[in-house]
Amino acid sequence: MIDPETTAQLDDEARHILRANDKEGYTVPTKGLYPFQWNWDSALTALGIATYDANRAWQEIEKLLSAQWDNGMVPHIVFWQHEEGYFPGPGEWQSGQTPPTSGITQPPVAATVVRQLASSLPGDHGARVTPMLHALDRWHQWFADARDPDGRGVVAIMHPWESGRDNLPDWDEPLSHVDTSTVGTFLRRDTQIVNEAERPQNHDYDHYMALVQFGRNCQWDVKTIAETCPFWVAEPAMNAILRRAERDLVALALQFNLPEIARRATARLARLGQGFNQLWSDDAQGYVTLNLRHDKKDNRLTSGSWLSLYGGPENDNRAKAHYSTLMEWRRKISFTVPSFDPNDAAFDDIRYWRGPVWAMINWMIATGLAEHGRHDLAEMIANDTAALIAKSGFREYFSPVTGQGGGGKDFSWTAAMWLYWAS
Ligand code: 2M8
Repeated sequence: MIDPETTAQLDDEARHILRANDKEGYTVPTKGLYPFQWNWDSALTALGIATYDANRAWQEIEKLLSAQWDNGMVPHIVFWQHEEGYFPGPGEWQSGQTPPTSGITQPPVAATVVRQLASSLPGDHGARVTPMLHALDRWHQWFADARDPDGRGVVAIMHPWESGRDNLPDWDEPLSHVDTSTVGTFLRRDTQIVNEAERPQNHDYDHYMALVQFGRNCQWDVKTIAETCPFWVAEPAMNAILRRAERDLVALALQFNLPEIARRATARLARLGQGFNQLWSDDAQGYVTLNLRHDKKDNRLTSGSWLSLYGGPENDNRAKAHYSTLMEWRRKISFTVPSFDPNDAAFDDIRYWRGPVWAMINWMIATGLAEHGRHDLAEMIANDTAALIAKSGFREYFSPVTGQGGGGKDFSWTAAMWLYWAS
């Protein structure tokens, strides 16, 4: 447990970070490394802002949704202002949008955040929330149409960045089918700002850029992408987060008297509920990544596997399997939840998404655990998160082995999760 004095200091620091990262209407994930608006960062950060400024929290979501494409996609980065320090910038993406954006999306946590805000903030939110629900409905429909055109009940990602878990070992095999021979040379900016050992490697970036090139060459046409993108993968985190978001959208649509949206979201939710089972692995006793292009499962567990509880509902036998594996991981390391199986050879406790703990993933996992009655495990994860922040500050992520912080400093979603949940 953290003592009250330290808690109060961390509260102040967290609010200070969120205010310092505020660009008037949106919040950057961290200065320097990520100088624009990122999709799921912004939505999760709104939860923290809501603890001291309700109006500003709503603005965060409104600003993000204002960059929605005509086809319904809400992009993963919005380049609201010119800034040289990030690669790849608007010139690489060539999305043709105003404001310039990337050409892909990110995990759709926004509906879940809107539901949390609408239920926790005082007042009648109808006028503010209704346009958001229309936008969220269009975005979720885009997922169904563009990323699951065959209607099999799982949505695909076309780029590791779309998952938000950039260099997860799960992508290594699917990326091996991506031709990088036309990528050429480029200058990474991230490794000028943070230690190389904490970032994806150059060969990862070659593959990331090959996929950006692919999208750009087909002008981000969703049909071409679904039919021919060499990276086409279904993974449990994206699918669980979308399931959760659809459930929250149904609840919001009923609350705010939008029956058509409730009907569409209910139908999409049913499809996703059935499809999720395709990601189950008997070998791993958990949900795993499925390479849809090559019909090949990766039988390794990741922090995304536990999100089935958040996407839920989960059946009893599978839930029990999750609890026992989670505790087995916990005995192996010092802080939950590592982003990748600590027993696997590819585990790396400090290299970004190949092992480190992320506060906002912890919040989602803990939420799912609590909803399935495992308040003890939810509390363990909250306590671990608080201990990491108290030990290493508001870093982008943390080593599950040493508790050392990694990546960017003064990070918005870590500060937000502290204020909203872990403190
Ligand atoms: C990381 O991803 C960006 C690309 O989107 C990058 O490394 O340049 C990921 O951790 C992602 O989940 C996150 O949204 C983003 C900003 O925090 O950084």
